[in-house]
Amino acid sequence: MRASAVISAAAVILGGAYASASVIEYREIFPNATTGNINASTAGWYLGVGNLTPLGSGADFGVSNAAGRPADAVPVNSGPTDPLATGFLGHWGSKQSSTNYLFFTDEHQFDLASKPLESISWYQGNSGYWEVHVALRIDGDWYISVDSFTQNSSMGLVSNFPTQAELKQLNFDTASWATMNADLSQGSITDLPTTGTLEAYGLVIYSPTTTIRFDTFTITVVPEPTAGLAGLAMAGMFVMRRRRS
Ligand SMILES: [Ca+2]
Repeated sequence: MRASAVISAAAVILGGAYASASVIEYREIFPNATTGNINASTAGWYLGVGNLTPLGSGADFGVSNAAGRPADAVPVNSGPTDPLATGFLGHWGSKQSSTNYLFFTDEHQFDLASKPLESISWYQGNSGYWEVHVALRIDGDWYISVDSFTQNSSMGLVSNFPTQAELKQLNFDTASWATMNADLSQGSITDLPTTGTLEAYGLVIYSPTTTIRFDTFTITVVPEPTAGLAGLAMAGMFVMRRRRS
């Protein structure tokens, strides 16, 4: 191959990878192969009730063994590698009045400079119309999305989740952000950092009164060019120099 052809091929690969590579960096499907509910912490998730103290288990929340949505999602960088897709995360007990609930995980942390965030999506089947916000912890500080998501239709029956849970998605190119207060409410409007380590993430539910349910929590990123592709470009430059010598 002529040196110029090698350079061109490398440029095409680099250009293509940079422009279009949306990658699923994390997906939690909340698998539960048992005959009952299991602890949220078994899936690597925790609950904060009105504050950031992480609860891993409790009588009124956990991973349900009922069918989630969709039935065939593949886990990515999440908890146990149980291949069964049955299950979703929920809180079905009585609620403290006017209290915000934060479900979150810190099981897969990554660098934001090399993996810029693109979107976070999930399926939601709440039996009420409370605001649901995305929450992120970056280098020790929590942020909450100003954008919120509510049910289009309240979902009462757990058996309706596989067909009636609603897909919600936050896109980072249009989202706006605020600091998060200690009681899980919205603080001051701020820019979301684009560098640092994404340490934890999840959903804040504002003052729910009955059942919370969600499934298939997914984060997509648009990675910077990898070392392998940069190496291919370097190889092309090497061929060019050798031909000239
Ligand atoms: Ca699931």
